[in-house]
Amino acid sequence: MKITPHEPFGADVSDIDLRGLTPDEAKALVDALAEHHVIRIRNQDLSRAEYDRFGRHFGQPIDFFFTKDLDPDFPALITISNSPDHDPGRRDGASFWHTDGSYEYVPGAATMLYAIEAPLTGGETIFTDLTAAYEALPQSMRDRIDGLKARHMLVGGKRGPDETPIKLDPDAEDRDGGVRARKRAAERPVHPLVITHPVSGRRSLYAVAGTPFAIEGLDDDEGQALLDELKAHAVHPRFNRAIKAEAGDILIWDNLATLHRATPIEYSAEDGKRRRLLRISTQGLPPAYGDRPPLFVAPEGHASIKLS
Ligand SMILES: O=C(O)CCC(=O)C(=O)O
Ligand SMILES: [Fe+2]
Repeated sequence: MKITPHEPFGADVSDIDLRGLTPDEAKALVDALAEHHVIRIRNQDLSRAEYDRFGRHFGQPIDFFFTKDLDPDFPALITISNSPDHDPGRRDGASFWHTDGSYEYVPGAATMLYAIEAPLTGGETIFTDLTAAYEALPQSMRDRIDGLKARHMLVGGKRGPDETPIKLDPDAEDRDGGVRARKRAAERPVHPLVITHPVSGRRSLYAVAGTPFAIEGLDDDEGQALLDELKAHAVHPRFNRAIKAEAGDILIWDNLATLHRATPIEYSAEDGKRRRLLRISTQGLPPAYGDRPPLFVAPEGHASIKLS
């Protein structure tokens, strides 16, 4: 296995066939993700079963809140596609800064996209490094946010591709047969603004865009102003890197140390334009570090939130 770091962060992994992955190699990949925040494993040829098994090295696959379009044999695998007949929410609807699953009591740990088809141009995912962003904060700001917690909501910070807020009616029937609306109306988990990574031990900003809408103990305006300031700092281009999953690549990111966004793409099923990926998102600790204390613990009755 060869690991080639990118600047300013991220790494490519080559010379490995995940079908024959050993426990030591799996741990090396988990360590590489914690160190580099985003890894792109090149040239793989996996069945759905093999990919599902691989994903479990990075945590427990998330029991996703919507039930539509899930593969009954592999419900953790979600298809993202720019085909005009694909569900609009799973084309390029993630083209705004966010962290996966931060609207959950136990949020996303790693997310991976296995590219089945990639367009000739476009289709990058853009990441920002929240560890570097935290380390670049002035000490006064670090002191201010230490111990503060943000309140999150599904699409609480939903944005358009230009990051302008999109106001959504919490009671509206919407995609996924209203499941999103009900979930949005029901759940408001609280997460720290700064977390210590369970594998790397490094401190990072956490989920400062996408779902936070208030800060515990601050009034609405002050909380929103602080969130806006932290987001503007964190998504500055100096902390960004765009990475494309080419066909055969598995692109994996650490939701505890990055924000990301899709790039808007033409909806097309033509040759050279198709983008199709299989997504798995996990929660909790990678099994190789399963003896460490969990970072997030769901309150009683909220362990897995699946509304159907
Ligand atoms: O399509 C992409 O590049 C990223 C989509 C995304 O945000 C996700 O799968 O969590
Ligand atoms: Fe995402």
